[in-house]
Amino acid sequence: MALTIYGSARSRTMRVLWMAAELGLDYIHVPLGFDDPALKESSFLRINPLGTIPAIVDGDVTLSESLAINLYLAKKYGSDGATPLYPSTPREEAEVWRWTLWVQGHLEPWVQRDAFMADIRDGAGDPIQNVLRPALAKLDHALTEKPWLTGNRFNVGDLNVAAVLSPSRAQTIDMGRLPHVRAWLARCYARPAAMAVRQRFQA
Ligand SMILES: N[C@@H](CCC(=O)N[C@@H](CS)C(=O)NCC(=O)O)C(=O)O
Repeated sequence: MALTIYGSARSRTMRVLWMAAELGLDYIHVPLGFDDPALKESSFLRINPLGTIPAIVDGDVTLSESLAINLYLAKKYGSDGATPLYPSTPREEAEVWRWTLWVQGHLEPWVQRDAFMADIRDGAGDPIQNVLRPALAKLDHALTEKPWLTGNRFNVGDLNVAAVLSPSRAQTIDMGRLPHVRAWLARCYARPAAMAVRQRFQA
């Protein structure tokens, strides 16, 4: 089945369109805008429970998050050839992940000047809650039908997200309306390795 890319080129989808062009991929483009009501309808939420663009469907794979999509496309379609777009050694792969996580975590929130920045500028509401609440609601939604983020097994994705929401951080967050996040965090931190390491380092 063909690759389908959802999202207008005037959004973060441009990154994915760029990667698809680098890889010479054929695809169907569904140019939904960031404010298109279709993003919050069930047919799109089945593709991306976060209700954001970009998102892709590639055969039986559905994926959102622009940079994750690019890592996936590069790994699947760009690992071979004279000029591979995906690294071939664990060391180089780790470097790619490092830069990707760094740009998303440390640079993008400030470059993007998104709603969070506008809230701070305008002094509107509580800017932290305004960002945290919908983001955690999306995480809660993503955990409604499965015990772990990617399915029936704990993996590095759960570890990375749960580590950001460590008990010391999470205690300052109102989790009242996040039953699935609460239960999932409890499962993550009840893992023998998590308990052992927290006990060992008193964290
Ligand atoms: N971190 C995500 C951000 C996705 C995102 O926020 N996309 C915007 C458009 S660029 C969107 O869909 N906004 C609509 C919404 O948040 O409801 C990514 O890199 O894909």
